[in-house]
Amino acid sequence: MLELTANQWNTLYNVFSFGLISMLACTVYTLVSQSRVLPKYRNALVLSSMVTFIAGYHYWRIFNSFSDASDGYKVATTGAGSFNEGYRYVDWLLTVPLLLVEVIAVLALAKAVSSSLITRLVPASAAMIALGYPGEISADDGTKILWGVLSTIPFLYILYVLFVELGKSLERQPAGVAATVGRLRWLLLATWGVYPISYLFPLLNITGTDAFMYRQIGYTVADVLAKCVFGLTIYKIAKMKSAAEGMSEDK
Ligand code: RET
Repeated sequence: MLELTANQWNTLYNVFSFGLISMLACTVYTLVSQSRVLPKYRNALVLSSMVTFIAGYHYWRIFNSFSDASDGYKVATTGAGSFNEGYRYVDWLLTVPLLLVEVIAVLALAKAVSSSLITRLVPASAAMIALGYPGEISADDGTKILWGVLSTIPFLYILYVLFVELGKSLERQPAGVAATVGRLRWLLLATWGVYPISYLFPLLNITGTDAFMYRQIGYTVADVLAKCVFGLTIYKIAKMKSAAEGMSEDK
């Protein structure tokens, strides 16, 4: 049992609510914006809608799990009926591969290049999340380190593909688009970095109520940036490319 203060408990309740509605609002926005980009970029927007919809569902579950695991301001984090951190991993297992496909889709690269990137990025990202999970739920430091290191291998591979291999295709994108894709990659690096750092908390002996607060707030803010702000940036890129390819603003 973690004994939160009233302010801490209310903050988390509001943070989960913020995560939930951000995902839902973003889903609606990317869905209704479909016709504002050329058909070949619409799949990227569909992927963004899927990501935020899946995350919206999980935030709804996380929100309920938090309420159900609470007894007053006390939150059960172990045992039956405790707060379920697993929802986040199920969410990432689905959304992280989709986010990577979203980036590839908006670039509209040659078919062979796209499929080669996708067949490497999707399994690597699924492996990264699946390998992190046993460490996340273990209370043993050795187990956490082992799975954390294993999960970092595909993580570094993804960064290599995005920063080194994808860099080559960026040279062929229109000037404004290349700059926005460049910013998108930095947004990705900055937000994705939050997850392994939070994973390290228990290993650094940062535990208890404050650590629980930081983790939940950190994960939620990172999720909103990595899914919603990321999705809106994808939309911006799709619009810029559509305009560069002759689609007029008012059509
Ligand atoms: C884990 C385990 C420890 C090592 C590493 C990890 C990486 C997690 C990442 C998650 C990204 C999630 C996203 C979610 C939402 O959109 C699994 C914590 C490297 C990078 C982007």
